[in-house]
Amino acid sequence: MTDLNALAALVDEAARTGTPIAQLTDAHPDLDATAGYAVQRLSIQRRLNRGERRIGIKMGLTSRAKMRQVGVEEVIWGRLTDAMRIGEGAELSLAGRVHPRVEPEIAFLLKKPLAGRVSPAEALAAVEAVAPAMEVIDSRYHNFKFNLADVVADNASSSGVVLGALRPAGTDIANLGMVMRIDGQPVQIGSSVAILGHPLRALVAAARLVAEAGETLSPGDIVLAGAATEAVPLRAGQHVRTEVQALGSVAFTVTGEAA
Ligand code: OOG
Ligand code: MG
Repeated sequence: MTDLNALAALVDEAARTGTPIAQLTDAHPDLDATAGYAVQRLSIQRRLNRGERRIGIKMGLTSRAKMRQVGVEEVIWGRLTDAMRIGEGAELSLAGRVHPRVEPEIAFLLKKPLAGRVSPAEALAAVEAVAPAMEVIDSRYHNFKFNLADVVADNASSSGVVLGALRPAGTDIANLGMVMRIDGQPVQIGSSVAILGHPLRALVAAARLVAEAGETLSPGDIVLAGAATEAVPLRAGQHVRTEVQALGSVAFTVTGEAA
């Protein structure tokens, strides 16, 4: 039997030290998504034991562009902790990261619990606010290469999250232009419609998937809807800014060197 605790310690140490590891499925070809989520839960528990606090979840691979970029065709989710938070307009250090990338996102802030099978209207009724956001992802696997079980075990590559100013929950987010710029140059251009046809569907999927794992989304939780475009590698010195039509912009500056 595979020792899921040992695998959790492995991915946790890789993330903590910024040291890349072999795909778990190299040594454990039978590892499936269910086992991957068990490894994720155990590895995040190690962070919570070190004093980190859960702040919400992230959805991943909710757009065709993202699925194509990483070669995994399944919507996934991961857990966010306060240690991943980047202040709006603040500096992000590459230190302790392996090969970080950035991607444009939309975030929901919840005001009510949400779990199980819900309609888009029910999901919207649980939303306190929406915000433009960016996620920094950083696969702990060599060359950013993984399959479904690997990436799920690695907490869906989560590494950092930055939110812009909160907007009213009633803002129409169905089809908003999204432009991500590095040092002023557009590096990704897309639309929120790329996120499952409507970002609210990512929240619907989030409610279903956390319930399958025996969990629930809580008031105060952040839920990232998943990137609308491919992710872009980060380098020290870059200024990264994403503008989302009707929601405004969000930015950070990159310092330091990756591990
Ligand atoms: C997996 C995480 C995907 C997104 O927004 O689609 C993700 C990865 O790309 O490494 O965060
Ligand atoms: Mg993402």
